[in-house]
Formats: sequence, C-alpha cells, structure tokens
Amino acid sequence: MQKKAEPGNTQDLDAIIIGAGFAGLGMLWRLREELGMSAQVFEAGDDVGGTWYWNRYPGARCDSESYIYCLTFSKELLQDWNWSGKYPEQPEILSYINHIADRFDLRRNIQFNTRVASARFIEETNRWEVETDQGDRVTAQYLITGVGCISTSNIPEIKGRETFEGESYHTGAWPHEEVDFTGKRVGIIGTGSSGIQAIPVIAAQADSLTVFQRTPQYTIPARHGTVNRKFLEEEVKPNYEAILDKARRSKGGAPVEFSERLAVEATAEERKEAYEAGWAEGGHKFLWGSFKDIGTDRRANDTAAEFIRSKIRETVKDPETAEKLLPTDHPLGSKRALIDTDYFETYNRDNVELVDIRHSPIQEITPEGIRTEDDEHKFDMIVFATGFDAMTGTFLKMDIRGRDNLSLKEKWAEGPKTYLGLQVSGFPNMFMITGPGSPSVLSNMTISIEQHQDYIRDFIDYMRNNDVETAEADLDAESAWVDHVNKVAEPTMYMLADSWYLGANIPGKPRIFMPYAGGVGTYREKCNEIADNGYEGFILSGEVAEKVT
Ligand code: NA7
Repeated sequence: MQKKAEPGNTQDLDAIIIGAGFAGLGMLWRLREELGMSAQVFEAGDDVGGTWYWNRYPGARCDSESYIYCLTFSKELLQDWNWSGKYPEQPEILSYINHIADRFDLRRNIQFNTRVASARFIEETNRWEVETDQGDRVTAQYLITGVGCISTSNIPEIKGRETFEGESYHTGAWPHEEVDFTGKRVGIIGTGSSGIQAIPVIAAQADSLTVFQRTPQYTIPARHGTVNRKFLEEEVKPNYEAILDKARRSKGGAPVEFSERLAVEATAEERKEAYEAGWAEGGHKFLWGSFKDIGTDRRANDTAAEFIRSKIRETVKDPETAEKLLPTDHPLGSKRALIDTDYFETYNRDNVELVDIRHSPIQEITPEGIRTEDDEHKFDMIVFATGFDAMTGTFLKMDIRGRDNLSLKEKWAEGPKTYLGLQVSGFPNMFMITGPGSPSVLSNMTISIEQHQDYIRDFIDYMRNNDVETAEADLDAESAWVDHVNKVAEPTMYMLADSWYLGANIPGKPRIFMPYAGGVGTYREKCNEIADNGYEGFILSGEVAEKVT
C-alpha cells in the first residue's frame, strides 16, 4: 500500500500530480480509483482549492453558473450537492472542493505546503524525478500538472512599491483572515475581473476607495442572486447527463443556445430590443443570446459596444467619471468578457474616486500612498488587482527539464508550444491539464478540466494495456498544432486587445495567443479523433508502439 507522504519522502510512484485544485483532485481520483495507480499530489497551499484557495478577495465569484461549474465524475455528487448562489461565490466553491476532498478521501495522497521546485526526465529509466522545496525527491512514470491557468500573481514593478508603510494585498494571494476595510483609505490598481468584483464590496466598507484604471472595461450586470431551486430540482438534476453532454459539445463549455440572428442584418430597434433584454437578464447571455456575429464581425461588435457605453453614461451620474469609464480602444470580448454586480453604480458613491492612469500615470508608490503625474493619494491600504502571469507563469517558476536536459523555459522562450495543450515534445509522459493550446480559459473551466482528466486517464490506460512505456508529442504534430491555434485565433477579436491571453500584461512576455479559440466541442472531437487513430501525433515507445509507428 502506498504510504502516506511526509516531507522529505523518496517514493517511487506511478504518477506525480502538481496542484490540488479541481484539476489535481479529479486526476488523483481517476488514477487511483479507476486505474488503481499510486499517485502523489504536491500542493503549495496548506489545503485544497487551487484558484479558490488563493483568490479570497472580497466579492470573488465564478462567472459560470453554479449548476454547470462542478465536477461530474460522481453522479451521486452531482445529485447531492446543492449550490446556494446562481454564480458560486468563493467560500462556497472552496467548501465544495473540500467536500470532494473529504468525500473521496483524497487528502491522504496530497502533501500540502510543498512546492515542486524541479522535475527532470531521466532518460535512462524513463521516469520523472521531482524535487520539492521540502526536500522530497520522488520518482514516477507520469508527471501531471494541475497548476491552474491563472495562478502566478502579477505585481507590477512600480517604483517604491516596497516602501509603502500601509497594508498591501494582491487579489490572487489574499490572506485567510478577514481584511477589515472599515475606516480605511484604500487604493486599488486594476479593473479586470478581480478588480470589478472587489471594487463594489470594498467601496461599501471603506472610508474611501480610489480606483486606478489603465483600461476601461466592458462589463455586463451579472444579476446574481440565489439559485433558482425549482430550476435546479426540476430541470437540472433529472437531466444532468443531457445538460453536460450539451456543455461538452458547445463552444464555451456551457449548455446554451447561441442566437442565430445577425446584428448586422437587424434594424437599430431590433438590436436595441435584443441588447436591452440581454442587459436586463444579465450575465454572458448578453453576448451569446443576442446576436451571433458580435464575436466575429467588427460592425456587429461596435453596435453591442456602443450599447454598453450608453449604459455606462446612463448609470454613472458624473459625466467626467462616465467618460473615463468608457471602453473605446478595444472591441467587446477581445479582453476577458466580464460580468459584475453594481460595478458602474459604485462610481456614484461619494467615497469612490476614479483615476485614469493612462492620462495621469502612476509615478511611484511612496510610504504613504501612490503618486501619479498629477496628484498624490494617501492610503492605509493598497490592493493590487493586477492579474497574473497567466498560462505559462506557474510552469516556468519550476525547473522542468525533458530530454537532453532541455528546460521548458528554453523550449517556450518564444511562447508556449504544445500538442493539444496536453503535451510538449521532448517532455515524455508529462501531461498538462488545461495547458496552453487548449480551450481552458476560454471555457467553463470544470468542463475543460474534466475532458483532460478523462483523456489523460484513457491515454495512460491505453499505454498500460499496450506496453507503451512513454508517450510524447511528435515535434511536427506539435508545430502543426501551434500553427492551428494561431490560425484559429487570427480572425477573432482576441487579437485586437492587449490582454493576458496574449501575454501582453507582462513586460517582455512573447506576444502569442495562448488558449485554443476553436471551442471546447470542436477541440474534444479533435482529441477523440487522435485517440481513435492510435494517439496520432504522439510518439509511443514500447512493443506495440513499434508495430503501430
Ligand atoms: P486581469 O484581467 O489581468 O486584470 C488586471 C488589471 O490590472 C487590468 O485592469 C490591468 O490593466 C491592470 N494592470 C495590470 N498591470 C498594471 C500596471 N502595471 N499598472 C496599472 N494597471 C495594471 O486580472 P484579474 O485578476 O482581474 O482577472 C484574471 C482572471 O481571473 C480573469 O480574467 C478571470 O478568468 C479570472 P490592463 O487591462 O492590462 O490595461
């Protein structure tokens, strides 16, 4: 029996999994329970949760609806769990993940407070050797990463940052104890998903809140509320399989019907009616439920963008503030589509000020606050809602080396190169859950995570049944996939904004569109086709491999 991991252990295992979020937990369960493998998870945090462990900032919430933001490997779990929020809030998601860890007895194979420092593929033995910051040196045939796509915080190098004498926090590394804003002068930098979720909540508590905005955002009211119990009990639970099937075949991993109408063919009145209805109902349905060409035709996109600008002008009472909040330099949906609760309304509060740092850039952080070109702002607290070194940052913090001692850092020097976002050529038996080159962040994450978990499980099962010792992406197949990912992204709106999808938020990061924009349904079909063809594009070593290659 596999012994419980203790720091400093030197086990030899079937698989090492990095990360104990949704990705790592579901993978552990599949390998252990379905394939009977020995597996060990290393997790940097002191408990399970991944993204939802770290992102505890006020207002943190998922923008997929709760009934579809879930793990589906257990039918009983699907039926038993009852969400309370329409969009699940961070504490509820974290307790859901804890419930999964307990219910399926997963903690016994997880070593917490442990960061993987390095992982090296040993060619003589075809095994991975992993070293951690706790002194573990563990070997395994498979290395599986469940490190999350947005898990390495980006704190910008602003002059004087370390001199600030008040409290400062990054949304993605929020303390476990409650942060009390009462009576505090708070400054917040960043208006991405995290910023727009946190701003209304902090504003309601703080003495004053100053928002430092670089890029104005399009955001649509979420119309969050408690979950519709009748809908959940009568429509969702009896039909979960069909709902999930639809989500798995869809573009974004949600069971929704895209509108068939074209905005460019509708009259101005018809467009207004559709947008008003979408705005009133709220959420991402504003985009997919109104017109199908918003994401593909700039003329259509402009009509939706202008509608949102009109709503901002209508909502924000001070015309000067409203003007600063208008997004004009990028199309709607070219950066992460956002939904919010009372975001624009918050700027009507007397205690909230907006600073447009495009016009008055931040010069430095001082012991007392933030100095911009035009002003000096004094704070008790600074909140960095400045995002993440997304998709590749966490991988590159570890020293991962494949064949010929090639480091992933060198391999990805010009941007991430993968086959299907699952493997990297030269790194045999290393599988990535939602790696760059897969739909991941462009989809409902749990659907994409489970697709990879199932695929990796089936692939490993195939290898075990066919005496295949190693599987690794073929270089040509990888290059073709990278080209395909670029080609699919090329005509989309995503290419028209400086976003973290393109690595544009990190100075010096190669500008490459990292996720796969072809949709989760199409992607799944491609993956399945590859599996049906004997894992085409992967080099399989071993007896059967010799026969099939
Ligand atoms: P995002 O979406 O990357 O947002 C980060 C925000 O911080 C955004 O407004 C940035 O402006 C701003 N930012 C970043 N660097 C700076 C500097 N140096 N100076 C001023 N402002 C800066 O991160 P989030 O945490 O909000 O969301 C990440 C994902 O989590 C989200 O998409 C969901 O998938 C969940 P910019 O727009 O780059 O001009």
